[in-house]
Amino acid sequence: PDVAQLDARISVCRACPRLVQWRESVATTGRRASFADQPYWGRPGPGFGDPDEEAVEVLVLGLAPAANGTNRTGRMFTGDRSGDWLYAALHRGGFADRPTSVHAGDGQRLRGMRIVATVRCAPPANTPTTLEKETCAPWLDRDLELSAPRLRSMLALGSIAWDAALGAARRRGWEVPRPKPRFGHGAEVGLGTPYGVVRLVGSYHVSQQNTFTGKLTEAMLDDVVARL
Ligand code: DU
Ligand code: SF4
Repeated sequence: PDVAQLDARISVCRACPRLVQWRESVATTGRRASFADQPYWGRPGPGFGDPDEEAVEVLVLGLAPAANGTNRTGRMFTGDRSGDWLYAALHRGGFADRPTSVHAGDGQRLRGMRIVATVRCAPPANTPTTLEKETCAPWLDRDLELSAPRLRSMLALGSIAWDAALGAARRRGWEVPRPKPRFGHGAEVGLGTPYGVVRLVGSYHVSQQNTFTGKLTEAMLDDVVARL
């Protein structure tokens, strides 16, 4: 119930004027031609996770909703090419019931995992500003607070997610090694929490910039998912 309330509150956030304008303009006049007959979500992307909140031991942290992905379907990494890669790997790793994530009614279900974004509204050019990252950070703080008692690991997709996870951990008073652990694919650090050590694992983001070019392969993704 707590996580459901959190998602309900996130879904109506309007704190960032530029992102509110962008998410709503894409959803109305800016829809991709191939999706023109579909209603768009056009709001912040709430977290998507195991409906059994008590079972969530792993948090996946992305960058931000895709304008025609989550901003269209209303579910994290759903209906875009990044999601094709992510859910296929999560399915191979036993975290997702289905290998694909097409729309919010497709029956996809996560097991023991919750997926959230660092910045929860679609940004122009997939690039949030520093102020937008700071403004959205309290939602991640709340996610960590709620999941902490059961949390075992986090997967940061990209350096922005990595930095956000470390920042949130520090704000929670968790032990974070100094100097700041560097992001890289396969980077791993243990965060000391009152409930035990939480493992933070870094991965190149599943965006086409990485998957299309071969910078991130299925084997590389399977390797980090297996460590969760
Ligand atoms: O990265 P992209 O192919 O431009 O896709 C952007 C956006 O639209 C992403 O959320 C995938 C989605 N999409 C899709 O679901 N189906 C298509 O045929 C093309 C794009
Ligand atoms: Fe709110 Fe985050 Fe969206 Fe900004 S990016 S409007 S803080 S949900």
